[in-house]
Amino acid sequence: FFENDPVLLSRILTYVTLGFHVIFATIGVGIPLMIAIAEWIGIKRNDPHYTLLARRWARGFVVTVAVGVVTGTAIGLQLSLLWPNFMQAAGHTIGLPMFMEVFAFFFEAIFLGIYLYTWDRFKSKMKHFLLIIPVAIGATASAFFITTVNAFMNVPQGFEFVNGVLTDVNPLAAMFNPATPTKVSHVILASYLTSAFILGAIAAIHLIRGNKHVYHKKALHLTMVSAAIFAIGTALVGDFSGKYLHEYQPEKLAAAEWHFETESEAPLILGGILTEDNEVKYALEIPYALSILSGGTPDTEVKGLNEFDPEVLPPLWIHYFFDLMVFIGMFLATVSILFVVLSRKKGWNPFNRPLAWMIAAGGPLSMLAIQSGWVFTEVGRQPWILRGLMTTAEGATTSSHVGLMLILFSVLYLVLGVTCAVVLRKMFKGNPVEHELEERGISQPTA
Ligand code: HEB
Ligand code: HEB
Repeated sequence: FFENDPVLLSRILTYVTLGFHVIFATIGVGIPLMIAIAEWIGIKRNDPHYTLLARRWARGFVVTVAVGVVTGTAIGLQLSLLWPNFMQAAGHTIGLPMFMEVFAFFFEAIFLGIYLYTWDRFKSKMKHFLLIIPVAIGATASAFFITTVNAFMNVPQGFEFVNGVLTDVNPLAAMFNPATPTKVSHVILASYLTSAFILGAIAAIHLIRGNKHVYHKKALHLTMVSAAIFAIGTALVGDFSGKYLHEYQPEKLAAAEWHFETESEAPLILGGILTEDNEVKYALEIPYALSILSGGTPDTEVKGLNEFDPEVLPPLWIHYFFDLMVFIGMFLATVSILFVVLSRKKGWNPFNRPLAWMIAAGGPLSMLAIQSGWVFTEVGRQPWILRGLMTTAEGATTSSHVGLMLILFSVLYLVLGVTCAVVLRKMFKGNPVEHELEERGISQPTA
């Protein structure tokens, strides 16, 4: 059924590209901030271990940025190849934020280059630290601008819609639409959280393998304290996202929660399966929770699926992706907060094996939560590419070459992914922390 359906193939190719890009984009947004925090602590406490953390993280970061640039460019190319009607209708409306993302990237890249080549070149370490600030700002600004584009697809505004063409465009009103505040902050915080967890997972794996060097313990402490803060922030903003959906995209929320009848005191449904006649089975119900997520109070009335035209409802399987994201979010918050609590109490050991294993699992899980969140929000917007104005099928190409493109790009991502993994492995295996500390003449207490 593949060969003759350019719409389906375009959707798959776009998903493969975005899903792959978002891995690198996410760490690209969060890691500069983690580098900045590590370098700052290194200066303030005069602790070379933290400085070395910043150095090593920055070195690995360069490799992932390079991949992010290639995949990001692939998206830019595919947008006009696969979604020509969408780009023709909306291209000039979203042109400003799209251009700004590339601009933010150049801003980031220039300072990253200077940052990397000026370690040890300044008399004052503070001057070197200052260079990472624009890198972190540029990275977060990329996420900001590009996410406004996605927000616009969910709540298109800032134009007149005449005969299928968007005219009289106001790019700023398009950028700052009602979906922007929650989406942008949820994406940015989730990126910080995921980056902290991935770096924490690396430290945890060193501990699990029996390397008890204090460097790894400091890395774990720094990343888990940050992760605890970001996890709370992500969950809080996630709650606001629920309230946003309730107001502007109630069909997405109802589909995610298998909520059929409009009612107040609506429960949140976790897991379960849906029978042929739309009955929910084997699910865990949290009473009132959907009403509270939607409006803050149990008596909030939540619109049910039965109120909508079935033609414009998203597929109901997005339920599982929403659940997966929320479940992982709870897990990450619990693990990181537990770590912080254990490290505050004398005599308790935050570096115990079971917790280290959970942190190690939290790295890949956090990335899975990012993927689930995007699948939920993108599939949850279907059948629309521009909600209410243009369907995904209308936006797509009719070209018959999409199948070939899908194969070629998949091979490209496979090669990029493997190369990236191999390079990172070589980079860090060949130059372990102990070796680098010795080389730099830093004494190594192994507490
Ligand atoms: Fe991105 C990069 C596009 C999504 C973040 N990106 C990039 C690039 C491009 C893009 C084109 C490259 C640049 C140059 O070349 O200059 N994106 C894009 C698109 C989209 C996206 C179109 C959708 C639609 N991103 C995204 C997201 C995020 C991002 C969602 C977040 C989260 N990016 C980013 C970053 C970067 C990029 C950060 C840089 C690189 C690195 O760092 O990695
Ligand atoms: Fe999330 C999305 C909620 C967690 C990532 N989120 C989303 C949404 C919601 C939510 C409602 C949708 C929105 C729209 O559509 O607009 N979350 C939530 C909550 C929580 C969460 C409540 C808590 C638990 N997330 C989370 C995490 C992560 C995430 C943890 C990762 C790490 N999300 C995400 C993403 C997305 C989402 C990426 C897509 C984008 C947007 O915002 O949309």
